[in-house]
Amino acid sequence: MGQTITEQILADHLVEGDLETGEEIGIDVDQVLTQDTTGTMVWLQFEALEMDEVQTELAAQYCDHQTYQFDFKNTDDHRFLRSAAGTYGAYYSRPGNGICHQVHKENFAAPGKTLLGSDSHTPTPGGLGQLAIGAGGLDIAVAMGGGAYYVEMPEVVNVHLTGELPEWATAKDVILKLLQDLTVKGGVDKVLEYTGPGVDSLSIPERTTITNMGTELGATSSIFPTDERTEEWLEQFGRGDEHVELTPDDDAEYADRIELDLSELEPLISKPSMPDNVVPVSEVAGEEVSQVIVGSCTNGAYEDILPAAKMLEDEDVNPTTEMVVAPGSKQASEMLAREGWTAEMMAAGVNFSEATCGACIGIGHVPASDSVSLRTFNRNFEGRSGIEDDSVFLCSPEVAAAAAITGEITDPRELDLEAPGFEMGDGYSDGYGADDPDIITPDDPVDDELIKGPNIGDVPLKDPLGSDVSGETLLKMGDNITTDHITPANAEALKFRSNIPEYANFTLTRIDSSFPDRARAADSGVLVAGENYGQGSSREHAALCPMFLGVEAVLAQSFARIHHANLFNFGLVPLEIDAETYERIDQGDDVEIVDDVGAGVRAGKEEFTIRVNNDWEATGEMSASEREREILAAGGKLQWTKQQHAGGGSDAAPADD
Ligand code: MIC
Ligand code: SF4
Repeated sequence: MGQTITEQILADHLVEGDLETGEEIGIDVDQVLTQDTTGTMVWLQFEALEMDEVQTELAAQYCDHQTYQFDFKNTDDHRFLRSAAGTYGAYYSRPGNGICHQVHKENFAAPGKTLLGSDSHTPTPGGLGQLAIGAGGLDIAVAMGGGAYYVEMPEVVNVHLTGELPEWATAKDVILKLLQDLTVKGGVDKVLEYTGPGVDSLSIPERTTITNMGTELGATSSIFPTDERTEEWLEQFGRGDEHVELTPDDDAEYADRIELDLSELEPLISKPSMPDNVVPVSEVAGEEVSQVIVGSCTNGAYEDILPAAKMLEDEDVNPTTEMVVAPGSKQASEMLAREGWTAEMMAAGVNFSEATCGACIGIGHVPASDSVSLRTFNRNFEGRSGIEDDSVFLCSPEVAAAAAITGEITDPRELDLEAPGFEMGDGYSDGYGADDPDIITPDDPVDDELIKGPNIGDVPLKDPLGSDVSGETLLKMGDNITTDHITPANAEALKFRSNIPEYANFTLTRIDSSFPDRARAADSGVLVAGENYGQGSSREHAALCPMFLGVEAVLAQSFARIHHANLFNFGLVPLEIDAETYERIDQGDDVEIVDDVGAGVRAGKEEFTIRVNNDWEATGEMSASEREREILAAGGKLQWTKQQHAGGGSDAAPADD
């Protein structure tokens, strides 16, 4: 039987298991990426694992999330990251050089290679045929040490594209349409593989907008075949020799097929406060808009910003509205400037941000209270913009620019403007990519030892899993709880990403401000949640901080993929419960997982009895591979990996092997 592109790449990298859907496989990782707010833990873990050199072909450390450095703690984190990159052999991208996904795509992403990143939007370079997966920081640290990455073999689903995008419809509308149809859970444990005649019509930046936001479907990854467009694009960056042909075999079999006729798309918009809350723009037209932001890792390429710039050529930003452009990379900023578009946009009333995540996680450009913000970003989870009662819509740069011009949500087809279309930049060959002074190479590092400021702490460890797992239900939550709810990423909280005792004080406070105090007082406890618990980001802090506060287990109707893995990595027991059990358990109830839990986990037990208030019982299911069980039993992946080294295991090869 023939193979899909995903299967071809996985087969090339397979070190353990078989490519059977649902089975755990181990793959070799070619490249890793990490960023400032997950990277500090990655390197602290790398240090704790006693590694002394990066073992992957390439590792890249970006500083992109908190580049305004509001606090010396952020700047200390950046200095630490530069020192870690220099000490262990990674590329280092300076603060302000751009968002990891955009800069990685420009500089390092390569078709046919595997990439593992401690950021959930790592799948972005799937648009040029790289199999890229987001994971928790500890998985990155282990992979950097030469260990395999273990993941459940996903279902490979074919998204078959036909037709061409009509005027004013964009790549963003492709992914918004999929979100509308499949929801934020629709891609869990799946790779979406795009094929069909419609692929040809999409440029690389358009493809990467789609693969970037596949994350919002919960997908493990998203990938496109490669073609002349991929090759040309790599050539523009002086990397044409990295091109490889990737197409599915003629007789490749997919688990499912989704048909999407591009010619039927129209401008779409995601309403507050979930990315799958998608409607045609015309349905919400007329709503007043106070703020418009174009950019981010989804739509921050030069080519993404250009249509908005063209639309503003003879127009001004409406006096009632503020418009900000936040480019995805410094290279995009530089190209806009060199081509004269920055000046044009500034003259039209646009304000420019440095190339940073910033506003996407509420760092800068926080919307006014009771106001609408229209963004070309990928997430609009409630409160993520920095204000709790926010009203954030997600859309294409064209729809964003239309709103900036009129001051209200506007279907751009209603404007008396020529459709800007999508045009590739031709400025790259002028040297924007090569010899970038903002990327420090491992061959020429600035530092050769770790520099830790006073805020940089240690990695907390948990004891091996014992027999008793019990405690009070500290919090009962609903469906689709995001990692932004669990451990927020706003300016106040982000300065503590490398200081867990302090960061833990923010745990779940967006749902219940008394949570950290109650958890500390209770000594041990459990969390209860509905469907898709832990969706959104890859941040392992969403497992680490509850663990630090004494949470022992999470009972949820279902889990998001990365968070589920992070719970094992930090020794928390994740159990799936049914709707009836969920309904019956109340906050404050005493929960006990019956019998010797540690022994049960080690023995491969799948169903655990949960006793509530010593009164009634239900079943919780553990879905885990043997390796995950061992990790959980050891108290977490760091301890387990160290044991493996001591015992000569192979999960992470010590650097001096
Ligand atoms: C996000 O978009 O939520 C983030 C901030 O990029 C996170 C990473 C983090 O929490 O540092 C992600 O997507 O993984
Ligand atoms: Fe940064 Fe936002 Fe992209 Fe996350 S989603 S990497 S915060 S721009």
